[in-house]
Amino acid sequence: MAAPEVTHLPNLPNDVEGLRQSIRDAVVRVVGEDPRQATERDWMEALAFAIRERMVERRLLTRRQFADEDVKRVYYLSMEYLIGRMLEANLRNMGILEPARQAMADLGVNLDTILDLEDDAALGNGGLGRLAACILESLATQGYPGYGYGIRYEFGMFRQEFEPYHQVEHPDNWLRYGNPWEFPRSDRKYPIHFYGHVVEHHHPRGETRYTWENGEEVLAMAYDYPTAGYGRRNVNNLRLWAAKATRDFDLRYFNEGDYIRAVADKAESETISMVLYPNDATAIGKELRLKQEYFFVSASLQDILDRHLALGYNLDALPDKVAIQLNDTHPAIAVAELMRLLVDCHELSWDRAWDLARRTFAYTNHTLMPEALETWPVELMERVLPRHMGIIYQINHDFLEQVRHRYPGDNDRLARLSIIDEQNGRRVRMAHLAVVGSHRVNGVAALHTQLLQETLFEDFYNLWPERFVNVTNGVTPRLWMIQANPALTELLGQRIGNDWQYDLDRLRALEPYAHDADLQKAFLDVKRANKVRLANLVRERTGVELNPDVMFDVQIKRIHEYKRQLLKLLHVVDLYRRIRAGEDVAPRVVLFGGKAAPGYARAKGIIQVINEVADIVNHDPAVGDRLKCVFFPNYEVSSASIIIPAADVSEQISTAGFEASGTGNMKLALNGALTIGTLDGANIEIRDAVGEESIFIFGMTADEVVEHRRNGPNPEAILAQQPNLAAAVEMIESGFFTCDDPGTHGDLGRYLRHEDPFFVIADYAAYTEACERADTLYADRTAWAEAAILNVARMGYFSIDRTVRDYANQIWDIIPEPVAPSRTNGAA
Ligand code: Z16
Repeated sequence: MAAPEVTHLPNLPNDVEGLRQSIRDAVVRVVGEDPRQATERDWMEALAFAIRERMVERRLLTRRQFADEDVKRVYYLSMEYLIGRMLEANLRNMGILEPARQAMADLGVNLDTILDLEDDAALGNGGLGRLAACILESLATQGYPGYGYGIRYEFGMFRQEFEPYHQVEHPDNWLRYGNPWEFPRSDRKYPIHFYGHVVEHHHPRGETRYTWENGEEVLAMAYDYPTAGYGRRNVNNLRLWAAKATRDFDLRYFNEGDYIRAVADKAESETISMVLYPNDATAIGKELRLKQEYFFVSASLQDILDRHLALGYNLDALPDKVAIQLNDTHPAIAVAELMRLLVDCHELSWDRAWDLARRTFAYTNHTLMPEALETWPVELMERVLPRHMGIIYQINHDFLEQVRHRYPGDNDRLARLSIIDEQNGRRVRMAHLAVVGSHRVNGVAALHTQLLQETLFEDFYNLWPERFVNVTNGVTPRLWMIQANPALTELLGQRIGNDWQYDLDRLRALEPYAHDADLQKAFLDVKRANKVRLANLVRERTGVELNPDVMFDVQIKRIHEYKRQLLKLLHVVDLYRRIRAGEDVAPRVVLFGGKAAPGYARAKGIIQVINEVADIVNHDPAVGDRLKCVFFPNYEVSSASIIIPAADVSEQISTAGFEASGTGNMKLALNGALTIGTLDGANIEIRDAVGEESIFIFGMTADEVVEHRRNGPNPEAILAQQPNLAAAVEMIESGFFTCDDPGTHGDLGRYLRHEDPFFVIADYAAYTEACERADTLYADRTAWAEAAILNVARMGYFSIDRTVRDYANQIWDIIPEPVAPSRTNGAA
């Protein structure tokens, strides 16, 4: 029993006076600067330290309570966390935003200026990484014992610049000023093994044992990021791993006298956590990527097992005390790694270990796109992770036995289901490994889950229908409403109170007031103010002047052929041509934002042509305010929170059947933008929620897309029928907009006429018709305001809190454990 003073946790005051004291002290004690000379960045750092010491108190309280109450924990394994800025979010979720604002003002510093100095933590590409960040925030907010594991990339998502039209990538050196939010844990290091070979040890009685010998080792060191819940004391943890060279490197080379080689090798072994691969919907076949995946998975599983055993639990209790969620196939090697740890290191029998592993893991699929599905050449897996290759063979052998028993003689089915693809030079199908090794598999929207069952995982669904569930994505209203849209938050508070901040379904209380003229006016005023805020940012970043009284039509997301930025661009060119021809078209501002994977030439070409069209359109005096086109550079979480509240129209126009869910669609609709969208991903559920009056649906359905492809699409024939569309394509390919490399626009014309793989041409007429429906409604300010208010009122379902409850109930079997106010740590 430790003495009381040893178990004591500090209890720092959260009032203005207490915060001011902490911040002033931190400038000297942590930043090391004289308050008389401290810069804004020094004050930012001091403020961050004052918050983090308060966060860690609650983190420890939370951890104590979870240990005392024997809770089941969930671990979210994700290669990506797209967090954005942390200062404001931490202040808000800790409940000290306003006192901190006052404390800073007392110290002569404007909080908003400080907030703007922070770099985004952009450790993710797009939807998948942002979803992971929303899920962690919701786990803490709802009091679930949920922890994130990932990689502490030295360089996150690249910074995008246009020079002047095409995308140029710059390194994202987000840690250059250090990072006040992380707790480096030099005592938490795990060895991670690569290469080498496997030695079999035959035992006369009992199973053959295996050891993994020689090869290389690198250490995974933990960096902890406390994650605070909103309106609760719970603080959870995100643990990110960084690669550190082992001392072995020193011994091996320094002793041989090759000092430079030794240092170079140390550095090279630390490249594992150096950089995020900037690809979203394509698999990366690089050895370093496989090493990243295994690196963070092995460290996380070693850590999970250590904690499980340290808490006094038996390995047989693993599925009762631990749930592990695989965020896409990126961490799917976890299935083999847990088997290795249980069988080789903890000496469990194969069958016992397999039963535990399967009941512990669950897998979320985020895409049906074949090029995004990870497969690793057997030869590569054998070289980098020889023991895992053996384990995968064993898993596959046992699995295919089961299939043979169920479907005798059906060799085609066996080949289709096998974890090893024998067709394409022998590859390990990571999605199959994830499905076989999990007790639940989920898609991220109703349509996506249905398509998973009917196409990608059809054979698995027939085998194990009970494994498949849907968990529709969601977004956190703390960031995407309360933080991003303070003006609407304030208005909602005046009209329906603040209950919706804790239960987003309560937004429905707004419904009866949708036709209230005062509310409509206030709502439109809020939207206009948000548009002015965005126009100021756009002027600052691009020099383009936007008229806030014109419709803001927004498409913000990664650049992809299937997301069809070209469909929106054709519309812009069409409008531009008609304006020049003297036609009267409804005015609009079209704003694009998003990054292209550096190796995705077509996506980069799309960015370039949009920038070129924008340049011509925005400088044409004949156009004026009737049309503006902006490509917002370096779209990231912090700019999203300015753009989204300012949008009138949300473009969700992917070819049906290709967008697994989308989450930008939810953020925009929640902020009162009306959606123009296809029946794809979660758009379908958004339509069901908001009603036909508040959404503009158009285009082929997923079934019709399949049918259309089967019939042999003929874009040229469609062009011949549609003079406006044909004229737009001709205008592009004529070189009218060419500012840079001649030839690229001709190539784009050929692409649309002869390839058009995502049916931009086939959906164009329906699309422009939907845009015109939006224009007509927009012109009727009362009708628009009513539809937009109803849209907000009916978006409660898309709260990430509902998503997380669905995971907790259908998959993880965990319950909330709100941290109770204690006598000594009771301050809210
Ligand atoms: C990603 O962001 C997504 C899928 C994927 O395979 C890889 C990445 Cl990095 C996206 C989906 O495209 C999107 O529809 C979905 O909303 C999002 O994941 C979150 O589920």
